[in-house]
Amino acid sequence: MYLMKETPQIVESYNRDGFVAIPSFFIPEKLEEIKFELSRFQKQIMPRLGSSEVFYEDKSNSKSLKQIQRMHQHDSYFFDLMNDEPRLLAEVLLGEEVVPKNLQYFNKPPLLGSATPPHQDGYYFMLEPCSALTMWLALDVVDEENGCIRYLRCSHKKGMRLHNRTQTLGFSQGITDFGTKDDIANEIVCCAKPGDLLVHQAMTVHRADSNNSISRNRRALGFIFYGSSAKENIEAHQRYKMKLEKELALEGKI
Ligand SMILES: O=C(O)CCC(=O)C(=O)O
Repeated sequence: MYLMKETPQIVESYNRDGFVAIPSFFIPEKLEEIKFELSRFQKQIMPRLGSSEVFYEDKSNSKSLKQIQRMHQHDSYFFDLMNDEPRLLAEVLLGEEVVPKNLQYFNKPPLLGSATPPHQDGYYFMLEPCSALTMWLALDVVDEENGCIRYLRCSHKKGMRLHNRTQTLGFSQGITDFGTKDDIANEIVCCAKPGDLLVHQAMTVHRADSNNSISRNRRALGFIFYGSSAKENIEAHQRYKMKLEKELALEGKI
């Protein structure tokens, strides 16, 4: 069980707001280790991965790397990382055993990184009940200029919004009517320092702007956990994934 003195407040904020920010979740030494292992992964493992695992803003430009999928399935360091403190914290927040589902690398390269459309992760996950969460670990200084995460406070209590296809690789679905008065009034800007962890429920609406900085990356690791009670509509999920991959290949994006 993941326990520290702030745990009760962390659980309370997460349940009340639909997200919580935990400063310095990883100490600087551990963060350096993670960055070192990430760089090793990119050099040694990434070249072997298929196009459905590695996304670029522009696939002819290697500097435009934007996402790596399922790192925990491709490398034991990231498997162990996911199953350590993040998994213990996920169990506390979801109040049940969890299934580690995805460990993703996200970047928004300077001037190239596109915006993340407003969405609810639960729309992609197709779970019943929707017991799942996402952790987002900042690897760089993240602020409004380079595209920090923005959450809609309490949106996890307001049901699933209507989503539609977007043109954003890696975030194929976005909320169609985003930008209502309620949305604007409840948006919380979450700047982060390296080592800070943001955690949100699968129903919480969130988005991020593009990276408008000239030289600063906006790197992060995302950890997705499902609660063991969540039943996945595997057939619908596979159908959607195959259809999407076909479309993206035809469009030359992957
Ligand atoms: O890194 C981003 O811009 C978005 C990440 C996100 O939406 C997620 O992890 O659910």
